[in-house]
This record gives sequence, structure tokens and C-alpha cells, in this order.
Amino acid sequence: MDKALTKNPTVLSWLAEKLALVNPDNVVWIDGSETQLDALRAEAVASGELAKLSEEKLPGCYLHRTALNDVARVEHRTFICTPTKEEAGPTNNWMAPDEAYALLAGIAKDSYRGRTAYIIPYSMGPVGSPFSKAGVELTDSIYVVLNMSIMTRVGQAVLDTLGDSDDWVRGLHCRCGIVEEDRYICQFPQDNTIISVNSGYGGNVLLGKKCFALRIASYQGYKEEWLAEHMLILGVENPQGEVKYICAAFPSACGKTNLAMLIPPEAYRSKGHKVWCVGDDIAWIRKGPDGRLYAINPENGFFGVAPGTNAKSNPNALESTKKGTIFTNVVHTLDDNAVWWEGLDKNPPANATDWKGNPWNGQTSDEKGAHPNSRFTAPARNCPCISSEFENPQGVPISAFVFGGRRAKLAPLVYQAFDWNHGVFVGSIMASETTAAAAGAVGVVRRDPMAMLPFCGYNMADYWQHWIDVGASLEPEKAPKIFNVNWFRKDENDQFMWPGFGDNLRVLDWIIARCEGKAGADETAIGYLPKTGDINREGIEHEVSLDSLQAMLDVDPALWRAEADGIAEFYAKFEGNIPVEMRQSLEALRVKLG
Ligand code: OXD
Ligand code: MN
Repeated sequence: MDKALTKNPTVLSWLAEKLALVNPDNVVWIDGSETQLDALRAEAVASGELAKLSEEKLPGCYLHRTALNDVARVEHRTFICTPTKEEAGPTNNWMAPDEAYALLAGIAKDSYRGRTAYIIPYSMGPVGSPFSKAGVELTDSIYVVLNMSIMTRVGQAVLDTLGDSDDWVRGLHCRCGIVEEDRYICQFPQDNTIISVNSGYGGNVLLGKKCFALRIASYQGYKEEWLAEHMLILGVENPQGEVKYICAAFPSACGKTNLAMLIPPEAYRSKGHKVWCVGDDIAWIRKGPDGRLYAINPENGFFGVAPGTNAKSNPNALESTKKGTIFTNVVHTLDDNAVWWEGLDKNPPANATDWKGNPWNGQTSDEKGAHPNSRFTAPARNCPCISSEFENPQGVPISAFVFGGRRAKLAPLVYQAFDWNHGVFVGSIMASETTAAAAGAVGVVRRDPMAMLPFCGYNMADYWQHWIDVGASLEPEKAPKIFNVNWFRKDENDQFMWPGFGDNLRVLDWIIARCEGKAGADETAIGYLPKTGDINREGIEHEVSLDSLQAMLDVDPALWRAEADGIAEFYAKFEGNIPVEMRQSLEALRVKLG
């Protein structure tokens, strides 16, 4: 075994126990140095775990393919292991901790035999920031080490900052045989512990991301009076150079990474408006000394979906992948030793290997070359619009929270909640209609409160109460305002009515003006809506008529009455544990709808 990088007794004793269980041939501490990472890259290339891509086209970039049965997060095999089922709540899978530890120990036992154990000390958030938390991940995968080195801050500095503290998250990852039936992603919030077995796919094994920064951290936030949210963070700069920060939560397939890296439309850009990305997936939020809420992005990179990313949809994300990036399950283009995915451009390669590793001719094949959930792991500092505040240990002050979903007819383009508690209600009723992109019926409403359904590490009713309590701790004029957006409203011909992408800034513009008390609104049953004249249409590329805008802002009482019934049905799952403030909001909505 390498010389330990820390004397922290809790780290050393946990490692000793887990190493005895998994029984590796070698043990390597990850110190965060480029020399060590380079050696690991070379080893992974030699073993075939990674392919080195063209140094000329994609410097420092690699390609990885997962097992065919291991391509996405597995929600049905993800468990919250709290002492009682009640603490996990009706929206999580639950297993009793003793049962889970015993089951997982049986699977993990001797699973590193003949392999090397890598000990990754990492920080979620800039090292030393009051928002940040440390973790240690024990893994038998170089792919995990290299991805964690992009997605988090890794190495000696993390352990030096941790000192002898016990406030760190234990993470054990065992690849085992990638057996689907024995795949488990278990979180033990009371023990600050994560155990993930039988997967090598990022979302299941980069334990700093969903497992720690959302599931464990949401519970830590509940206990320590802060919030861990599935939210992007962006800064909107006006021509005077003032930047306002917005946190936004969307279910998957709603363009979250695109919004986080939005390019202002020409009419705005030419006047000096800019958008800065602080984060594209996760926000950790705390009250600052001035009584406002501040957010940091605990991650250090982007683990983005590749298909659909292109020079038009998200040039900033595309540029972020041009160096130091690991691609997973995309197409390998053989003529130039680079990568391709559906939606990158209209020129699929003729001479390529698909995500399964088979020869693939993109010009004749009916099959997709890249897996629909293929990914890039790119360093955040590559992003052309990364915020100057990205590393700010104090975070950025939040002006607004934005929730959103994909609703063809129901939700208007944008509305503002009446107040904080009503905003919590608005977040709790977030939902998306299923699209043809996923298997199953189209247009089915899937509830995904605050986009946290698969990520809340405790009872969602307690989580909502925590949101209400955070609001109560803020002076009303310092509390962020809360909004809901819907970029996906459709007309009677089933066509999207709003152009989306850069033009979404026009909606953010109204949101910021509302936060500053500078824009008008109409009061409706569901919240405050802009008047058509309040949304700036100047220079909009795809003409949006006033009538069309009016239609996008329409609130149909019949549809909303049916929605209220759907919400009541969803709330009934929580057996009377819904915070009273939310029940009152639902009641008030019903009364106003008549
Ligand atoms: C993600 C997700 O990968 O939300 O970010 O699924
Ligand atoms: Mn996400």
C-alpha cells in the first residue's frame, strides 16, 4: 500500500475495514497530481479501458465504452437506507440499513481480488469554502478516478483541509461483474455513506455527483439548515455590468445544460447583455452574512448528454468538450480518431465504431451510433462562458428560483409565485409530459417535484417542510422570488410556440425585472403573469405574434381544475404529511379557479 495521505483516524479506520472486505492486490492513493493521472491514463489505454483520441483534434481526450447492460442511472435499484421506511418516504426505494450492509458486504467481498484499489479524496465545492464538503471514494476503476478528477477537486489539499474531522462522506464502489440483478446504489444518509456495486456507468459510480451532492447532501442540508438542489446556476449580466444570479430546476430532457450556457440573441448581445454559467446540474445553497441566499456549484466539470449537443443548440457545451474530456458511449470516427453523436451535425461518419464497439456506417445504418444517454465529462474551466465567480468560495447571491417542466397545454410560458410558500407549492407540482423519445405512452404526466424525485435523500414531505422553514428564516425582501417556466407549450397544430434556446433570455429578462420591481404583471389564479407587452420581442428571429404570445400566457381554468385533482392525488401518497402551507396553496388555487 502507498503511504497514506492523511492521519485522519476516521478515514484510516473506514479504509482499513473496507479494504479488508474487498481484498485488492494493490492500494493507490490519488494525490491529484497530473503525473499520477497521466500514468493512470496510459494504463487505461494499455488495458483497453480507454482509447486515446486524436491529440490534434481533441487534445487530452479519451473514449470509453460501458458494458451494454450498464448505460444509465438505475432508479429502480437505487435505495435510501434510513432506519425507518417513513424517513425515506413514499417516493424512494427503501432498505433497512442492516439488511443493506449485509447484502452489499456479501457482493463486495473479495471483489477487488487481482485488482487495484484507488482511494480518491475529493471535495464537493472549492477546497476550503464554507459550503464545501469532503468525500473519499474507494473504487477499483481507473475510469472512475479519471472522471472524478474532472468532476470534483481531488487530492492532498482535500485531506489537508479535512484534518481530523469526521465530516466526510464514505463512498465504496465495486465494479464486480457488472451484473444487472446484483446492481445496487445505496445511500445511508445517517451514516454519510454510499455503496455502489455492479455498475461502471457515471451516474451510478461517480459518487460525488447524484449520490453525495444530491441524495446525501439534501439530508445534510435538512439537518444543517441549507439546501442541496438539482439546479443550474447562471448569471445574467446587463449592459451596465450588473449580474443577477438565477437557480433553475428542470426534469431531464428539458434543456437544462442549454439554459445554463445560453447565448443571448443578437438583439441582446449587441447591447452588451451576457450570460455566465456557474453550474449546469447541482446547487448548494446557504444563507449568507447579509441574510440573502447564496449558491455554489459543488462540481468541477460537466457530465453532459452528448446527443443533440451541437454548434446551434449549445456551442459553449460543445467547445467545453474540445480538450481534456472523457467521452462515454459515443461513436468513434476512425478516419480522424475523433467522436460523433446523433445531432452533432448532418454528416455521420461512414467509417466508424458505434457505442457497442461494432463497425458502423452512419450513412447507411438504421441504428443509432451513439447511445441516447452517451456522455461527455468535460472540465468546467473549458466552458467559454464559465462565470468569474465559479470558484468564489462564498457563492453567488440568488435573485430567483425558476422551476420548469414540459407541458403542451397547461403551464404558461412563465408565471411568478405569489410568495415563497406558494413558490414551494409551485416547485412541488413540477411535472413533465412524456415525449416520444422515451419508451411508453406519450403525453403522460410524470410528477418530479423540484426535479428531485430520484435525488431526495429523505422523505419528500420533510424536504418540502424544510423549504418552507428556509423561507421563514429569510426576511421577505431578501428571499429569492420564485417562478415557473414552460418552453414547451404547443399550438393546435402540435407545433412549439416559443422559439426557446437563446430567446429564453427574454423570459429571464422579465423574471429579473420582476425581482427588481421594474416589471408589471397580471394576477391570475396560478400566480403573476406578464402582460404580453412585458416580454421583449425586439429582434426575435422566429417571429412570435402578439396573439401567439397571448396564447402561450393563457391559463385555462378547466385544465387547471383537472391539474388540481392530479396534484391532490399525488399529495395523497404522503398520507397527511404535506406541509399545511402547501395544502392551503392547493385549496386557494381550487377556490380561485371556481
Ligand atoms: C443527470 C440527470 O445526469 O439528471 O444530470 O440524470
Ligand atoms: Mn441532473
